[in-house]
Amino acid sequence: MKTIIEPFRIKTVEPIRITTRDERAKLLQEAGHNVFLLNAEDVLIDLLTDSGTSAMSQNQWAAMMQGDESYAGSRSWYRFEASVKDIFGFEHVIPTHQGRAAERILFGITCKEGDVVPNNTHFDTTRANIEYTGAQAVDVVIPEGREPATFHPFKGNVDLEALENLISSVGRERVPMILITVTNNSGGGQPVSMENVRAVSKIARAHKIPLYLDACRFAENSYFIKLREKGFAAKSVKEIARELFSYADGCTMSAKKDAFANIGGFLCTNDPDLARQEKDLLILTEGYPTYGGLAGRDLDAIAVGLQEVLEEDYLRYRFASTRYLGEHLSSAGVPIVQPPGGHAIYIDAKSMLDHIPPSRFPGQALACALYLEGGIRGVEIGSVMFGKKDPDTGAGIPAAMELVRLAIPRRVYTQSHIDYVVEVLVEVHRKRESLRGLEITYEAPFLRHFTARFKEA
Ligand code: P61
Repeated sequence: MKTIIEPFRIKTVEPIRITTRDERAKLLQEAGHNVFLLNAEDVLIDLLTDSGTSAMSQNQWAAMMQGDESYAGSRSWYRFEASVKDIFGFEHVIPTHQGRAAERILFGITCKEGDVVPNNTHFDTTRANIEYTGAQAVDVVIPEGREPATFHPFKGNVDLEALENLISSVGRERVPMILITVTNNSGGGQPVSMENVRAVSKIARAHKIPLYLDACRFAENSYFIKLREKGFAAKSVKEIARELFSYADGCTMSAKKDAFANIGGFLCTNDPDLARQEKDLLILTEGYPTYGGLAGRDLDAIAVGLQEVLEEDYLRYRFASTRYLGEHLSSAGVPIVQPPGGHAIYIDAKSMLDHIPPSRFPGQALACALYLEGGIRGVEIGSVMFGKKDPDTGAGIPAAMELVRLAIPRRVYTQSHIDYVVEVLVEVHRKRESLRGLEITYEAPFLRHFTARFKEA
């Protein structure tokens, strides 16, 4: 059979609410044209993020009932640690309440003013946590990774020459670590090849710089390797994941993505001294090292979810449903980042709304139009999220791309929801010339996209 179906059936349902266009126009105005500031109840199809929004399985819910809420040394902790070690293979596992807490602890200890941290593309929280220490976050993705329309099987790959040049220009002692984000979220959810991870690891070892993986979507990246890279077709996704992590010295992880959990994360390292310092800091701000800000039941949900996400029936369905959205949009003429990523489709707002300059935030304008037209919420990944200001002139420096991401929560929406999304997008695309740009009326000093307010320009 050609049809790839959801490898599950639905046992609990959550109603969603249909609003009118007039209601949505008013709500958008009240939210300052920032979809983060809408009430979720007023959103029909919520594609803001795939983070913490997955549907858990019956086995995860059953595991939660076995949660051991002991403060120290709970059974849940040991199940969690065993599941993480089974896949990731690192010596030390430090639980955190989500990915950015792992980032804050890691960068807080290892980075300082004047340091430089390369990554294929830093996600916003990663960049912000590095910059908060005074270090500089530098993106060194291959050139194809910045070209939405270009096809490449591993568009998330690190540009090895750019990495080498960066290390030699700033000096090895100013590079506390090299990061690779799998899959490359800000660059279109694009995978990194095993060959590239091996090559980066070789460079890192030669310079004695630790290599860390930002592992949020490790299962999707591993499945892309199985499908696209020579020599991996016969391997299990778990074997591929294990090999991927074997080249790294540690990782940060948000369990809200490829662990099907609604909350959670962890930090891993093979360095015992670093692990000790990380645990000291963890105790100060997150919690005791056998729970790290999580309930025992959360640890159990993650322990099960990490194993479930590696099931190939699930991954096959996951990729088919994301690709379905991408192919339908693309064949209707909507420009998207090609090829479709694992967790999301990214619309190229710069190309779709070429009458709105980056200084007027075409991605933000498109995100608002999707809500207004059909109650769909996506997220801008462009100059609102990543734009900078020239420190001398105050002029805006645009981001590399102006994208709107439609992230697909895991096991949540059905094909008819996605058909509806396509219909709305095609309609917005048809009216694209009537869309107007936006101006910022309020912004916070960092991670401004969460709370910024806008008016129509
Ligand atoms: C997301 F609109 N991602 O993609 P935490 N690394 C990477 C991530 O994708 C990531 C984190 C670290 C989110 C949530 C999100 O402005 C936004 O568990 C590759 O969220 O702390 C998170 O993990 C951090 C959405 C984050 C946003 C920031 O939707």
